[in-house]
Amino acid sequence: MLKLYVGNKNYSSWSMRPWVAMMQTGIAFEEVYVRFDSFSADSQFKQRMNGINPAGKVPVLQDGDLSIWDTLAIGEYLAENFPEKNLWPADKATRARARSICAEMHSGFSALRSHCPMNIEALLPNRGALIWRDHAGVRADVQRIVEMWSQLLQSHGGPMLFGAFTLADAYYAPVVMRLHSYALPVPVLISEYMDRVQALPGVKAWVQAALAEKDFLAFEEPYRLQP
Ligand SMILES: N[C@@H](CCC(=O)N[C@@H](CS)C(=O)NCC(=O)O)C(=O)O
Repeated sequence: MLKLYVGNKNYSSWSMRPWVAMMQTGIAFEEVYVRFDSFSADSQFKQRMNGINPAGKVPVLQDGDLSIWDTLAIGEYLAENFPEKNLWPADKATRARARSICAEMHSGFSALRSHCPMNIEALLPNRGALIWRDHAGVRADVQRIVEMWSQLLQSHGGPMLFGAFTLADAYYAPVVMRLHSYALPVPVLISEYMDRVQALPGVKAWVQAALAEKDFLAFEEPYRLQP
């Protein structure tokens, strides 16, 4: 059976992506949870990941002796192995577009990622309002996301970015959680898409497990003393 190594569900946005994709499309896997004690070289996390991923990060997908790390590679491996799950859009040009926005997420949106780290359990509207006021980079990232999602939802007719659920929705699910936690301002078309993403069984299952963790990690949220 496939094994998926993931970190704390409250915080690990990268782990969330393949986990949601597999849960949502019914790909069976065994979850291996590796707690974030810290990311220092001598942390239990790094020791646990030693020999599993040379980059020392989660998520990692293991298929027998084969370890696949980094979410784009995991997504491609799943799409190749489970073509019947339609993880990418069927049409070649549309598929290229879906890959483009996943790659854009992978290498971009650094202001949103650094100022609004994923924290599923938290509702931080006041913090979000200050970030929105003070960080033009966050406003620019959100503007680009709004433009991207609006264009896709309008051209494919929803309910997901490319019509039916694809890896692109799994890829942006942590962004949905960030926009929600920090209550960043978005148009109705976007908030309705966010509601639909949060209602997906795969996303609901992740959020439920994140809420059940109750594992406050001060190094993950230096802006709070307690939950
Ligand atoms: N580009 C990687 C990023 C993976 C990543 O940064 N994972 C975080 C957890 S969300 C991690 O393991 N961090 C440990 C570290 O930075 O040392 C991917 O797509 O999987």
